[in-house]
Amino acid sequence: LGVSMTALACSSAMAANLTVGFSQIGSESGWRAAETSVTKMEAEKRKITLKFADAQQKQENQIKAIRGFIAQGVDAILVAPVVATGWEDVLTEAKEAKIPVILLDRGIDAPQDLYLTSVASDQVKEGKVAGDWLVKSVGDKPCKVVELQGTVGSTPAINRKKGFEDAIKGHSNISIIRSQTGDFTRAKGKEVMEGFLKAENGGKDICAMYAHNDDMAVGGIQAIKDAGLKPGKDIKVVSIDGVPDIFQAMMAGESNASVELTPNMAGPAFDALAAYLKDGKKPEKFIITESKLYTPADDPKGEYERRKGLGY
Ligand code: GZL
Repeated sequence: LGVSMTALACSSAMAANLTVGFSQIGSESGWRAAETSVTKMEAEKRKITLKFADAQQKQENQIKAIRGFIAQGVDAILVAPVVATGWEDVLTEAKEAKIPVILLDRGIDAPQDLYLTSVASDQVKEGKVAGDWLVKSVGDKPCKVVELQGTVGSTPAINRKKGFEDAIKGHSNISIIRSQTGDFTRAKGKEVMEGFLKAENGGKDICAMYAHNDDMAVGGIQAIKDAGLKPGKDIKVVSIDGVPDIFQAMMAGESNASVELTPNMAGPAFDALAAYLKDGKKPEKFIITESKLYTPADDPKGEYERRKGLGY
């Protein structure tokens, strides 16, 4: 007991002195806001000093923030990379400064030795789960789908598109007739869906709306209602994140399915970092979080309540 208590004291004492820089994308969605608040809670729990930088969804602001963390000599850097490319130079600078970098919730196209680990969901799987739900829901009936894509060039947008297309491949009755980015925001999702409805004869031939996140889906739901149609009935609604507002939409019969994305990427990230700094233990390069499908049959009220207080 003595030994384990010492180890525990040591790791928490060591964690107590840790300073970690966090370059966050912004607050474009409810899920992103929850990830920020959960990351702050997880740091607090471990007595880690977290230096937080909000990039307002601009990569140049993230690069600036990371350079600032390097100059301050932080012990580690967390980054949620807004897009997949353009990170090699700044992450090479972090590597040369011997500051470990951990990626949260999105991946990058860069040599894997530039980051200690990446904590994210399997986003191709998320798209596949969403598509499989639609395939099951429509059977062999014809179904014209409109797609609200996430941020252009981000791994979730690229991967969720791929996964959904994999699911509907071989089902010739289902086709994506329009696809455009809503940049993961509610406002843009509403605007793009308004455009789709106008372009598609008021939307009466649209069978389903697939949104890469719930916030765009909620915006799209409003556009469908403004067009005099019933979301969840006239147009099926399937999306990803599992935020409280999508469970509220399910309770109102306006959303049919959402694939949950946990906002707690920081817990596994901080645990991997502590083991690495204490014992040099290298974590898995990719730590994959769970993706679970929810429909109105899965106690949406309870799921809504369970997410209270997480900062969505
Ligand atoms: C996915 C994450 C996405 C969320 C959106 O891992 O990067 O970014 O699905 C958020 O809500 O904008």
